[in-house]
Amino acid sequence: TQGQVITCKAAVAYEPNKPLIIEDVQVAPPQAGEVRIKILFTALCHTDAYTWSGKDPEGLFPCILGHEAAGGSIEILLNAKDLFFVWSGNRVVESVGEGVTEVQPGDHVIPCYQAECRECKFCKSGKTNLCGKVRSATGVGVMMNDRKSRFSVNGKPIYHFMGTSTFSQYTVVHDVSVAKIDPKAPLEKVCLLGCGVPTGLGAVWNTAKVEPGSNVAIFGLGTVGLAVAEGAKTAGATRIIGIDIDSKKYETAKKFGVNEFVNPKDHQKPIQEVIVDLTDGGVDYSFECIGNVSVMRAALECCHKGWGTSVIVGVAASGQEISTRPFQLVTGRVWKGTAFGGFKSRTQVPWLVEKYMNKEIKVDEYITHSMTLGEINKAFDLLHEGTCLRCVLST
Ligand code: NAD
Ligand code: AHE
Ligand code: ZN
Repeated sequence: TQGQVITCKAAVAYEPNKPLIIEDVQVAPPQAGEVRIKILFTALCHTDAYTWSGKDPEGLFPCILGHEAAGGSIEILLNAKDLFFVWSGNRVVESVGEGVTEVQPGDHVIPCYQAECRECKFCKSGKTNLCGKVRSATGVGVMMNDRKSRFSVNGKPIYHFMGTSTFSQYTVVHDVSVAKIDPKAPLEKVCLLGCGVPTGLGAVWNTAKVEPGSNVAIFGLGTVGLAVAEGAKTAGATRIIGIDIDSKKYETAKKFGVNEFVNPKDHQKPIQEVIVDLTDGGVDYSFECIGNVSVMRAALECCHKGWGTSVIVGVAASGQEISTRPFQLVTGRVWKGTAFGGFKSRTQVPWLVEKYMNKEIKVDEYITHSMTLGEINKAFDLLHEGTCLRCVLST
């Protein structure tokens, strides 16, 4: 298939909120600096649902969504028993374009929506994990080389999404957006290391840099909030207060380190006041893991005067703005945000995979459902129900 157009199945979003359609999509071969990947497993993240809803200013239609995935050959990967199967020739990295040196056909990879070129001003700053090399293309659904898409249906182009487009059996990504991982890692699990879990862990470890003995408040106990809890626990936080409007979330959250729970609906007072009262003046660190701008304000205002830091993790829709009294910042509270938890993707995703393999971080525990790509609309319905954390689709 190298150098040839591949026709495969993909879930195409033709219009905001209209059911995704499983189509035969043509995937062009990779050009210079690009990699064509066979996606084997992809999970759904709330950011996919957000863009699909039409509220993302960067959302373009028709497109192929999806950004939390892994590629690999089931035959050689899953379990020891699968090793007896004949190598089918399926490859994670299907082919590479000219000038691509770091990945080879057959490598097992995780596509990274946050690229890492190691050459741009951002990458060299030592101050951020953001990368500038391909961002101008990934934000408008095309590839950097020719500002065109590699996907089409009967000759009509379909936009890429976040530089990843993983709701497809094959995708083309920039080489700076591919993390090569341990081939022994189970791809149906480590696909989660493409977004939600690293985001929560990194928000604590890299962005907030939570110290042992800290008090932490987490607003929203979905996958991202639970990963924040896990990060806070491993960082040695003492009180880990989970806040969610769904009280059923506490039971699961305990397993990730949450040791106190508050449902804002059980209180008359604004939630920030409730947390300030509970914690002798406020928490050391808070995290907003919902994407709700009024909760972002509450998360800042429940921080301790003089030093409390609040990290925005949730993604809010186009047109939404945050506000607070500047006095909150004058009196020492700090407002921050994080993308992919501040992790340098190509360098640190393989490291996170190793941590998972060494049982130092959870991944399996976030997977509540498994389905096929053909069931993707059902999977999105589930995502909006309180019982689903991550649903992994096999392609
Ligand atoms: P999720 O929907 O599973 O979790 C959100 C939780 O918030 C739910 O448990 C819900 O009950 C709770 N909630 C809703 N409204 C609430 C309120 N007013 N007060 C308290 N709790 C409330 O979502 P997720 O997958 O965990 O993602 C969370 C957010 O993080 C999303 O906005 C997603 O787009 C964003 N995200 C950001 C990054 C990043 O790099 N910054 C990465 C991944 C996801
Ligand atoms: N197009 C969106 C951007 C949303 C956003 O902030 N995305 C996060 C990742 S969410 C993953 O689930 C991110 O990494 N942002 C940094 C970047 O470079 O996009 C909007 O709202 O405009
Ligand atoms: Zn995501």
